[in-house]
Amino acid sequence: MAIERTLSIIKPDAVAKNVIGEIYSRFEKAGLKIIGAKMLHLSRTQAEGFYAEHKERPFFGDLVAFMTSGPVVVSVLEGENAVLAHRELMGATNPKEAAAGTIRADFASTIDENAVHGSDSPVSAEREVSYFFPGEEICPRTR
Ligand code: RTP
Ligand code: MG
Repeated sequence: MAIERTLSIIKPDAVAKNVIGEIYSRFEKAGLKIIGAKMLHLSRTQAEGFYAEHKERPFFGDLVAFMTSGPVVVSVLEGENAVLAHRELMGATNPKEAAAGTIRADFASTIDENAVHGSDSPVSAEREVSYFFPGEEICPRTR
């Protein structure tokens, strides 16, 4: 299986609920390694650029307002099939449809405030990781 990297964002609602550690713990228990991590309060420009693919969608304004409403934790996760493995841990975009035991089922209440983001493909992951992390801020394991 391929070793991949993916971008995770713990969104402002989950940071406010004080569940950063709980979410990190799920990544680690699933075998995903955190190889980059930082807390940021996104500017409007940063959030708009990150979600540029959704620019024409009706929820874009609300999404940017939410993502800039408080601090987020952005991380790079590495592991076997990391993109899909991470999306499985997150659960469906709408927490009402998310499988029991997923992050969104446990910590999110609405589709607008759904606790976490994860890259949706290896190509997106490459763009999203480099959007937030210059190479020197990624720390692959040496042991
Ligand atoms: P994400 O990008 O945050 O990991 O979530 P996703 O792939 O599961 O969902 P995506 O389609 O990429 O949408 C990005 C975020 O926009 C908000 N959204 N709201 N009101 C709506 O219909 C709606 N649809 C999407 C969600 O916060 C979603 O995570
Ligand atoms: Mg998405």
